[in-house]
Amino acid sequence: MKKKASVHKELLHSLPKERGWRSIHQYHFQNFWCPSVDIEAVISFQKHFQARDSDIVVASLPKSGTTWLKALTFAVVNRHRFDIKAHPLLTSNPHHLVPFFEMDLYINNRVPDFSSKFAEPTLFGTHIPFPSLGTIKESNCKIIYVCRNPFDSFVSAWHFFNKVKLQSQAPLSLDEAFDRYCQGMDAFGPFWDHILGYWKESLKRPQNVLFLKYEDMNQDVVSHLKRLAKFLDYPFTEEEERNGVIEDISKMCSFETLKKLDINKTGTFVNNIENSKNLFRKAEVGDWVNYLTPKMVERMSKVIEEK
Ligand code: PAP
Repeated sequence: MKKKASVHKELLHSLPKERGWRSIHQYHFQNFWCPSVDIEAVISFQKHFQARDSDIVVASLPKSGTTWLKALTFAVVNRHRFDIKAHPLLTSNPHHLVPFFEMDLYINNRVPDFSSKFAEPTLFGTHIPFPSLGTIKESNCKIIYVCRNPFDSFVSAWHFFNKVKLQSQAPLSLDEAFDRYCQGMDAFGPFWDHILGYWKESLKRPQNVLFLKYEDMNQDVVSHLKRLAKFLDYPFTEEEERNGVIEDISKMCSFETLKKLDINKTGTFVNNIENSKNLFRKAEVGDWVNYLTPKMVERMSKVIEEK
């Protein structure tokens, strides 16, 4: 154990570091930024996780619609197991039903045993960039990626990280946070590398990687649920469509429903972060207009265009 800790320390010393978003520092590891606790978990995940072709992975950058996509995916895949009126999504936060590799399953040197308690297909969540996905990259498992307009993701992240930051840390001002974001020092970023990594893979292997956009889902969740179900080989039948199953799922997973649930008002998710304050803020498309100056918009637009 001691040896492991010193190896980890040595590795950290060799990596570029910056101020963290929810930790004192974050490190540039395998071409992305994350806190040391996540590095340890990513290494353990890469070493121990053996992907199965039946696995389903919900991937995203933080604050891009992860909670929503986890809920939708869980509801689609398990729709024959649970009654919509007594559904696990009404009593559990989506992050508990679809756990993160790096912030949950493999954190603190844990190595989960998937042989007994995890039914197939097993659903996982991750913010890890595609190139660092270990055995998943060589498997036939399905990955669903959700991408959100970086302007809104940034605003959402700024609110979130200032709420969950360490008490000893001063809050990041909007200007400071924006500058770091535009330089690609966002959590699990640079955001452009993260998005492009999954985007390119979705073009190369469309049967394995589905690339969705938060804004499109927001406009028409029903057609996206159909796409999602078809992609996962769980297509809705005509009878299900007639019976309103898709609408029922979209309603159960909506921001309005999830936000009002007791579990999401009082519970906590990874690292004891309170669900209510952090996961369900506004869920608006275009909320960034209330925060960013024209100069900021110009800067971020340039970054997006260039990348
Ligand atoms: P995470 O990275 O901490 O898991 P994530 O779920 O990816 O966060 O993103 C949170 C954003 O999704 C929040 O956006 P906002 O800050 O702009 O409000 C949150 O409100 C929004 N969100 C959460 N649940 C839903 C949902 N069911 N439908 C649509 N948006 C949602």
